[in-house]
Amino acid sequence: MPAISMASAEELPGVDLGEQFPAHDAGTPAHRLPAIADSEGEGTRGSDDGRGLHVALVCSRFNGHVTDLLLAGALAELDRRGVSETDRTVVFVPGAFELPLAAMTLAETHDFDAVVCLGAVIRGETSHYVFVAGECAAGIQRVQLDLGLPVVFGVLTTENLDQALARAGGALGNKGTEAAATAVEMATLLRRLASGPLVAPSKAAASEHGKQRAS
Ligand code: INI
Repeated sequence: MPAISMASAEELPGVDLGEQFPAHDAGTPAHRLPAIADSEGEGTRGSDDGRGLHVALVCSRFNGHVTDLLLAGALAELDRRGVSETDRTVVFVPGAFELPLAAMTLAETHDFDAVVCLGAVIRGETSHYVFVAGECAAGIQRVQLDLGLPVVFGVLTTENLDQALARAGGALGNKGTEAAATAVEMATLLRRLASGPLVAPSKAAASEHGKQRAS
């Protein structure tokens, strides 16, 4: 997992995380902030429950011996999270460069809660790799932001085949599995955000604190 850079508690005005989440290790900000993410009842993050979600998967056939593994990982993760087989659509494209267009076309149907893009861009002898990987990533992000739908970047960009296989069900996990998990979390988060005003844990706690002082 890549390291996540987080704001320190001191950078979040009005938030006393140590007081609100005393059960968590208050030693470092990095240990304290995930406590917010764990308080799902307050609507601060998505859930891991994919039941009822409709998910499209776009898989590149280039480096197919790798992308097959990514797809298997993604489908297994959707199984684990309760996304029904009948609520999934899988389409294939020639290469990673084609992923954004297929993702956009699927997103524009409004039939899906998330689109998962799967591909493997492996460095070759020329700079072709750079253009394919860069345009693929930029295109996927563009579709996601333009259409307001989670479009997940489950695309490996590696120096060689061994690095790709290590991340396609090998020693370093499976990028397809991660992508499917991200799709469920983001789709459920967006549903929560769209369903009404949020009560952030910090505000809920502050308001409770205020009530106690007034009584
Ligand atoms: N497509 C990939 O998915 N992975 C690669 O590693 C790759 N390389 O290195 O060339 C690749 N190229 C094909 C590209 O995605 C398009 O299909 C092609 O250029 C036609 O538009």
